[in-house]
Amino acid sequence: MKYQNTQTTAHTNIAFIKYWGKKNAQLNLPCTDSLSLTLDGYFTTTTSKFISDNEDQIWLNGQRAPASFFKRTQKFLDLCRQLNHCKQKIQVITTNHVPTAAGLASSASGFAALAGSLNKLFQMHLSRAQLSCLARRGSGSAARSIYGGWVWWQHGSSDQTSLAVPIDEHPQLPICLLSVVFNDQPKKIFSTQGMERARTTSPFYSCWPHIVASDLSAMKQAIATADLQQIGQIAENNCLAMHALNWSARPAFSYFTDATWKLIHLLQQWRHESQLVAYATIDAGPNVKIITQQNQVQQIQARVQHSFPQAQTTILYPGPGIQ
Ligand code: 2P0
Repeated sequence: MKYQNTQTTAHTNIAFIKYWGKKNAQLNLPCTDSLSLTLDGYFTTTTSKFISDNEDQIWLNGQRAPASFFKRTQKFLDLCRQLNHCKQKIQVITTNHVPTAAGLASSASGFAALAGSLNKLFQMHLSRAQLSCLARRGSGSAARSIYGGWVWWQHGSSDQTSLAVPIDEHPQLPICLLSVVFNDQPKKIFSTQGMERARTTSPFYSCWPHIVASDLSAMKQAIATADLQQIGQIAENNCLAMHALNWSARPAFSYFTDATWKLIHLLQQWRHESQLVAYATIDAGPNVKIITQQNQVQQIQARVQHSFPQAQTTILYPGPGIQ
């Protein structure tokens, strides 16, 4: 096989309408659609090549990957080998380019970059839609990181129909996010486990697909009309509904800390008293991403640093799809 340049870069994304629950864990088919914005500030670059060793070789940030990362990556390599009727071992070299403690999940950019790299290595010639399906098998949110800007992951009903599609950009939308990291330690309950407990035990889970359908429709309208306040309000509502599933799970759990709540309350205050555009969205951890507009982000950053001197903040803008 002739030499392939397999280097692929993928950016992470933040969900404005959250994915929380799988109807098929093996295929990573979600219970609902979700919608995200791909971000510029944090990305993964991955290369891969066939090797004649007896074991796969997986490198993360210049070192041999830890066991859990190795196992999850190898499972994805096995899937691609199976699809391509191949048994050869593979070397993967992956680097996460992270601004200091961005507190953003790496599995979305990681599996999108890996899927892109293996597409080249195996010469699969997959379309972007097919790549989205493949990346989804590694990590659900990776399906969305194939595309830049606004992305809608349609939950679908099979391996071939659960995929992300890009949503037209609105050129007049001066959106950006402020990532506020209170704690950059790994989370105690991984997303995969958290969403499964919420799905199987929260008495409110049956409401979740209806909430998502309604929020998604309103969000698409808000994006189309470049209504940043509406985008922020719907995203915050959807995020709090997602976390309410965890608070009502049995046993209940929460990713929030006192600092998370304090910042949510401050944002409400800044919206009402100072007319700032500032809404919270929070994933499976205590850290907050503030949805705001580009000409207010520095003022908001200064206020956050004043209230939380220990927190690390990073400004993030919309980013591109895989390259
Ligand atoms: C999201 N999250 O939509 C949601 C919101 C976290 C909170 O997707 O099990 O790493 O690998 O499919 O994609 C994080 O979960 O989970 C996530 P798996 P994933 O972004």
